Amino acid sequence: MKDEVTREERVDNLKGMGCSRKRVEDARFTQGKGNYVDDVKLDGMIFGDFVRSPYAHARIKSIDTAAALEVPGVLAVLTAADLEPLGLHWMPTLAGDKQMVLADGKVLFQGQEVAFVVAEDRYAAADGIEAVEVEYEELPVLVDPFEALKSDVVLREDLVAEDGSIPDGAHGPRKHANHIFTWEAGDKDPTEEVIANADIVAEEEMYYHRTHPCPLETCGCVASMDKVNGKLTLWGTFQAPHAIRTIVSLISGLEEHNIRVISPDIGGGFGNKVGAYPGYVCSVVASIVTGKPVKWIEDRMDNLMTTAFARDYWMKGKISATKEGKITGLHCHVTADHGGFDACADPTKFPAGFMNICTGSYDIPTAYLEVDGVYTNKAPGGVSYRCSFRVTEAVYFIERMIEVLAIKLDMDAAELRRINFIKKEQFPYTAALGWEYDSGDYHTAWDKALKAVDYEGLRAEQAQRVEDFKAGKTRKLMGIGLSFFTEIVGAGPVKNCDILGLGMFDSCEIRIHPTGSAIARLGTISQGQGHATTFAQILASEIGLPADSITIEEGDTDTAPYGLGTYGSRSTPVAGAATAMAGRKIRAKAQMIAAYLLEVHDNDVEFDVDRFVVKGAPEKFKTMKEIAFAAYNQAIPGIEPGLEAVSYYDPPNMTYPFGAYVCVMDIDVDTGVPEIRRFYALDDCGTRINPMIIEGQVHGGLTEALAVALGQEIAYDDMGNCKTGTLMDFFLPTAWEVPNYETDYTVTPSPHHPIGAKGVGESPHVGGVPCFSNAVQDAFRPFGNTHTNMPHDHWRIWKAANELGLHG
Ligand code: MCN
Ligand code: CUM
Repeated sequence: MKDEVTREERVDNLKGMGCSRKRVEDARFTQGKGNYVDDVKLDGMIFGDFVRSPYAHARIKSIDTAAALEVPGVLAVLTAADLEPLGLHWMPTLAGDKQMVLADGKVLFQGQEVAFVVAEDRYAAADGIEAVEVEYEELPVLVDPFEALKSDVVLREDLVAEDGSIPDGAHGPRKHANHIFTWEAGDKDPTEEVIANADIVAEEEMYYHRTHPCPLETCGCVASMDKVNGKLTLWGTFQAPHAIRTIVSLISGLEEHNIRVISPDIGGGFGNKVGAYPGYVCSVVASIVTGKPVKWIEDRMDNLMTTAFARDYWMKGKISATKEGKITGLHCHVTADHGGFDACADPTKFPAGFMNICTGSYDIPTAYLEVDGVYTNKAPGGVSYRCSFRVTEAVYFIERMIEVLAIKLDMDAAELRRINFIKKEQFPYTAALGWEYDSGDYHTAWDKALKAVDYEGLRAEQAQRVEDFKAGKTRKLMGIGLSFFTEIVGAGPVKNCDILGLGMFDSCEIRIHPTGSAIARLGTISQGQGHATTFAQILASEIGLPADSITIEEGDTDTAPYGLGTYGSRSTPVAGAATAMAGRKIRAKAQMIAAYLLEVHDNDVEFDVDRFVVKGAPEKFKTMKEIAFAAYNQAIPGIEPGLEAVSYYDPPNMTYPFGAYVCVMDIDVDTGVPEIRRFYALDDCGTRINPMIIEGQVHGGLTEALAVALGQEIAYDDMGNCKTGTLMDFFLPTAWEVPNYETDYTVTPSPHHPIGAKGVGESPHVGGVPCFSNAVQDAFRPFGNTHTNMPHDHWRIWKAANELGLHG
């Protein structure tokens, strides 16, 4: 057979790995054809909404629903008393705690769900909510975790025994009624000894404030119980649809095969949609009770004030070094504010997520970490917002400690990083707090970054600026923000990562159709990351069919293989690996078919781009398209018809992407306004599947980092009122605030991932926050600043300048 097409053209035709293939999902998103949860409209569908507590801590004396039930259109009002006989007034959280579905005797945070009003439409539900009468008795409010650990006020009365003793929690002994857990990693005594005897010790306390992912689409669901067939269908904003199915089965008693969970298009997740919310449980119950489909969709305030927050970590660090700047030890203590219920979405064994990656990118011989989780009168949740399970906190901590140490040593912070980086030849590297980093080449990345921004030149300019400022020639200071981060993504090996006992493997199932096109289904679910585009690219390169001929489907538990979903940048490391492995199974069978068709031994054919070729005779080949057809139309001795494969992949390790970021900022000391002049971001996520999508992920993550570092905050007053529950008060950056990002990369493949890819979705946020923050802090370094807390909004920057005496 004659082939007019060159090999290069055949490669291009696949649009496989490394190609900046345009996003296939954008056709529907840009034309208003997306299908989000609120687009799900079913015959006879009714609506549910919550009566929410105005108080942060109060006892519920009574709930009177009579007037609400008189409101036209209101069909039912559920309270904890209605759910109790079903055992559904409390639900398990992903962190091993339990959470009230509807207020059971008391409320623990402002906005807590008190009653669920079900009505014919949203408006009637809103009127019904107004008519429910709740009598509250206010209780003392605890919004400060340090106070909470000393207070006699017991927040979680359900977690104190009748004799007043404090039973163990899900993660061991508890020191106080408001204490949740203590989690330790590393060696305490040796670390303290090293620090006590060190030449140089730098200490700092820092608060990583509470914030919120604020996805464009809020959380919601539609529950539809088909009583005739006994089947429940649940559409919702779920980042882990299979896990939700299992949880619904366990708490409702419905058999799992009778539950179908569908995550349709999701308007951003960012971790906000990993956990289970009272709205899901109430919608399911309401649908079972009424026999009608029930929709619940949060409004913006509900979303900001009550669903999974992020951070709220009080971190205290000590770092020791020799006079030359070689780091010898690191000590970290965290007081973690979890709000009223511990509803963090962490793997079971990690109550503080992967905070024990806080030694960062540095070869630190001894380290110790201790985290105390605390209950307060704030919304529950935690571990969300492009964080890889607390890695944002860990990286912020170490990247601030490095800066603080550089000040103590009177040393350049870039140089301090360089002399402490884990060296290329040390990988795989086992860190003092236990993780085994798979691969890295930090020096190359750092040098490339510093060269790209002309680091020496910037420092010279900055020194001149300080002179000019002191001479009264300018009122603007210049900050150079540095950060070098190592991420840990791809949870994870089943041996150490599970959620509610479900091992964190992932999956891919492929069916090749006779004409040489295919469908692949995965256990993950895209929320904007472009999986339909990129997973087809992995397959195209693995099986030699064009990406354009491969449909990727996720998010329907009736059709997709079981998987643990999308968060922690785990899709590429885990489901991406499963995809490659399933592709290889297809290829192995295709090889046997090709050998049969070409009348040679299996070992005499080899794969080349889109075909199997007889070794040494390139003119003899069968394309994958031909092989696909043969799989369905030829009776091949010893081979079953069809061409399908499935892979459940349990990764041997996490992947450890890394990056080098530099931010150049000018700060007006009189207005506190920062201007980002330049932002350079080098990312290394191993083998790159789609450079354009990676760039998009980096732009998005950096913008969210800018938000968090420079103003975004979920703040409370002393009464526990959330002060930032609307977008008037909660800073969401727009094109106006966002700088032009310069992106760059190096490629250090993961040695254990089948295609060498590491995750990237969370990297820019993880590395970006300390970079923006360090830029602000660096501008004030020449005037004596060591640390100020985020968010660096205009007011706080102005105040920092004022405290340093720069206003005259
Ligand atoms: N990719 C690639 N080459 C690599 C690594 C990744 O081309 N070496 C591509 C992937 O194929 C995928 C995308 O980049 O299309 C992100 O992949 P990955 O890093 O594996 O992350 P996940 O797909 O698991 O996405 C989760 C991650 C998280 S945890 C948050 S939070 C976040 C993020 O993705 N939420 C997002 N990015 C988001 N982007 C959008 N638009 N919306 C969200 O809600
Ligand atoms: Cu931590 S936010 Mo993401 O893991 O969905």
